[in-house]
Amino acid sequence: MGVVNVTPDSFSDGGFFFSTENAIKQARKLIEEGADILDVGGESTRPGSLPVSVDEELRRVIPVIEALAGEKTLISVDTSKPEVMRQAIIAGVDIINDVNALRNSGALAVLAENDRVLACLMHMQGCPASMQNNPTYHNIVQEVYDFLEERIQLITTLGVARDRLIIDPGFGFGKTLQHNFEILNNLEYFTRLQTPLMVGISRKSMLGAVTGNPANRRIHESVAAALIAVNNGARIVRVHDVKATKDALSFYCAVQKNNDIK
Ligand code: 7PJ
Repeated sequence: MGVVNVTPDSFSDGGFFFSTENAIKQARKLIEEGADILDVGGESTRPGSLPVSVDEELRRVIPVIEALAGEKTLISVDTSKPEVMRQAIIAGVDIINDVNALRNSGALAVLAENDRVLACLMHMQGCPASMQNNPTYHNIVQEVYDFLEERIQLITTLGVARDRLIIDPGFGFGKTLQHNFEILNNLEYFTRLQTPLMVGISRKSMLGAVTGNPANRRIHESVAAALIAVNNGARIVRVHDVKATKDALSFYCAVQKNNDIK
């Protein structure tokens, strides 16, 4: 999954793609690089960021989604707002990627009303404005697991088929470096939920904490993180650097296949 930001304050690219035209250009580049899914987002969720209005978010994402709707690539919208979800579905998205796991009022109804789109449910402790202040857990892996299991249970009870759901432990969303390490090392545990596992680590601060590189120079450590994630059970990786990640994963898959045959 390639990230297409339509935000002025996105941490990883300095808001460079904040215009419809630039976002579409970036999306087409990621398609050429081999993205299977494009994740279009109009609201920054970086730590400390503040929400944008529904109208502003619609103004950012809808024209980009409409322009990409004819492509073979699946389109995802990174939003927590029911109205944005609804309009994005009309504009042609295939996946709702909600960092708030459909907890906003009215979000569950959007998915239940529709019988086509998939939803990615992500774990977050707190909200972006304050989530990194003092994230606390007794058992991070079990707590994130229990949260996702509860969300799956509730949503399927409403009549949404389980095979329309994707789960994501939410790296960096109300988590310290140690919490992120624990989740990455125990990713396999989440596959018990029998729902495709997605992760987003690309260019995040947990990488910079180790290498000291600024966000836009974290390609190598991002690729390493994607490989570890896939090796530990992830099926979708949300990344900024599609070509580099694809190449690494192609090699990984070739080795795995060879191992299967023998
Ligand atoms: C994630 C996301 C993630 C999912 C962002 C960033 C911050 N959606 N949206 N998982 N991160 N599902 O790109 O660093 O980890 S925005």
